Amino acid sequence: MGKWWQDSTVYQIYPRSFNDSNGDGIGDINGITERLPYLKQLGIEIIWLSPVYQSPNDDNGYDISDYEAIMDEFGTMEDYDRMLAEANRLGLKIMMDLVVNHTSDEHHWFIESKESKTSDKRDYYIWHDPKANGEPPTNWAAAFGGNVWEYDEATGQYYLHLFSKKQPDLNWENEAMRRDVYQMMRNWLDKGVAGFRMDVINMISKDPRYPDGEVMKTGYTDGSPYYFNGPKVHDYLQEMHQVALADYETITVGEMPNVNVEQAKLYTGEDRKELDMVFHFDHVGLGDGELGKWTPEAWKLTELKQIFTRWQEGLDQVGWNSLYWSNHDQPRAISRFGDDRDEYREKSGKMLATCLHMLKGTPYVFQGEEIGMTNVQFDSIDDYRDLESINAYHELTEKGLLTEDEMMAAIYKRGRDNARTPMQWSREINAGFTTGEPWIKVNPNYTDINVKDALAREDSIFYYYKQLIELRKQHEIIVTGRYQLLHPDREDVYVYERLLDDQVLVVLTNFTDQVVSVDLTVDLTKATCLITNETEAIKQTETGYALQPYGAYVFLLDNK
Ligand code: TEU
Ligand code: CA
Repeated sequence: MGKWWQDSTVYQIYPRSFNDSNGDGIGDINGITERLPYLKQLGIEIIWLSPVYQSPNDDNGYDISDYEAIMDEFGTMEDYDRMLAEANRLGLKIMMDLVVNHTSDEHHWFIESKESKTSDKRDYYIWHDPKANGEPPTNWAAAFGGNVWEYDEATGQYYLHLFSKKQPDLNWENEAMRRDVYQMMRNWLDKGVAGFRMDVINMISKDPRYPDGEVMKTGYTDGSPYYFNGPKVHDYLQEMHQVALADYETITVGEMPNVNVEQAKLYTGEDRKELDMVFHFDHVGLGDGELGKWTPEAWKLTELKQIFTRWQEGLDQVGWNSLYWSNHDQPRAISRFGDDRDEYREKSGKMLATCLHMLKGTPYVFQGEEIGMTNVQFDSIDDYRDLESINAYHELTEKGLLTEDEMMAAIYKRGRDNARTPMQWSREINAGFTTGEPWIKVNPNYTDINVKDALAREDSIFYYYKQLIELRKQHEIIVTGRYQLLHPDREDVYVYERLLDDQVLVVLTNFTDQVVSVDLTVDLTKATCLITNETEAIKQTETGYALQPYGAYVFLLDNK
């Protein structure tokens, strides 16, 4: 039998940008509580809440200084408890973000760890002596710029930080630290949360040899072979499962940059008792150039299809897929994979949603996706807030690897703040997000793209998402049917089938602004159309069917 979350849809909230209840310009917990009925209306059943814990906000809450307190800017623990109770009353479950590869350097564990080499908490983090020549222990580059090691004068050692220097990595070799993490997880589960999205959880086990990484053509030093999917990661996850999770009914998803299908089978295999799902990065890395996301190139639909197909087939009967186009680290789905020009924005957004939600797995909707929000282009780097974009801007332009214009163009395409502009609730000032000064500017297109407008129009993308979410609850074949790709070599359409007993679900999506024809062996005139973003019925061509620009169609055929 299936798990409770297999026919459910998850909605991701990035609290800072969701809804501000007290006019300080920052989204907060009470703001979320106000909007729970809206999420209920959409039909989602699980909320993934990006971090709301106490944090100095070097990385917007992904740098946690107290796992058991709520960030002052977001409210109080009483506010949180009220939100959780209200969510549960509406039948919505809450999945917390678990960031335990690193903490903030302001966490009391790190403050104590730094005090002296003999501190009780010294080994909660990863401290190494300098190389003989005084250089950092390895040459690895950090995700947010510079080297991964930061020198501490007082004790004469370096600590490791794979992300910013305000995000020191926890030492998972340390058993006392692991026990503290598991206890913290149990405390949240006891409160009634439904599970965890685990931040970069495939980075917690480092290669104990700490070798230098390869120096790339661009000068980038790549330590990634030594900290992704490390030697003990499965031991740690099995231990975490046994100690922290097994007593509860949970949903878990591990965020995993650099994971392949074979590794994911180990992480999600039902018999292995580690995680329910992983977030892989294969499709969101499409078109990465020499400097990764900062030198974006054109992507190919055939490659996207190969990626999804590899994951659909690879995890079938073994594990379970998570399905997503976007999140708080990625550009907006329509701008990235669809067409954000006015005439095609909603159309292509519905098409993308169809393509993703009819796959096998649990779909994740990122806030604003359900109203078709798009990327933003601020004039100046000063309007950006994301430390990744800001640091990369300075580092790459100073090294002469990219010009300022090239860097801005890359940020427009792939920067994380595309996802972090305030949720667009209405055409009122600041998109109805705040009555004050928002912490990051709103996307000026809020006058056209907003919740109020979407709710008022029957044919809006919002109601289309609602329908897709409902279909998953109604048709077993969407949840468990076997996936089969058709027309793998076409660059214009993504067509696949799902198969269950005598039933066939045919999913047809056109990724172009042209009318295209698709050959099919199945006879759609005998099938029921479950959903389409077109107003007219699909038309037959000589050998198949015509798909309108960005058209999407789902047919159910029963051969009984
Ligand atoms: O992201 C992990 C990660 O790989 C990020 O560096 C992200 O994918 C990057 O933007 C790609 O260019 C997680 C969180 O989702 C992210 O918000 C955090 O900043 C990061 O971990 C550190 O906690
Ligand atoms: Ca606020």
